Amino acid sequence: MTDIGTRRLLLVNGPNLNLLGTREPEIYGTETLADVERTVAEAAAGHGFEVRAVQSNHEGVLIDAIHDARTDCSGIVINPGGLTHTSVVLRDALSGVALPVAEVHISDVRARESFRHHSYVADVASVHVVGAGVPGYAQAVTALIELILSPTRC
Ligand code: CA2
Repeated sequence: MTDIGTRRLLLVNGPNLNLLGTREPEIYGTETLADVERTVAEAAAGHGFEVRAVQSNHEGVLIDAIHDARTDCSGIVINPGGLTHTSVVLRDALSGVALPVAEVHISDVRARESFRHHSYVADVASVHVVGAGVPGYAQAVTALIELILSPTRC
């Protein structure tokens, strides 16, 4: 088997995702952040991976968590929330740690307001799951782990 280092993923949820399940169910559904974190942990466990989860409304907290992942995680699943569309520093943190990244959006950002159409994270992510609801996080985990375990990955 490919030597991948640690079988742990970092799950990052950005600003306001702590409100999941409390309002705007027509856009984000009724599942909560706890449901997201459980979904990701179960999907990862199915492949023998564990998960460290962080959600914050503060950009610097997210960046510190991404930096910390460099030493003990083999990939990052991230829904940056609104920072997707604004944050060069979050993008720089992701590219700086050089871990494989899966970008997830619960809603179909391509079908929403034009300011949601651009992602600063998209081209530093290898996996993109958009508009698949909370199950999209599990899809992202599976695709990311396949990539991590791929013998052809540099
Ligand atoms: O669709 C997604 O997952 C988003 O990343 C969610 C962000 C939004 O800014 C992105 O354009 C797309 C917003 C997260 C806020 O989530 C809430 C959930 C329930 C109630 C209020 C906010």
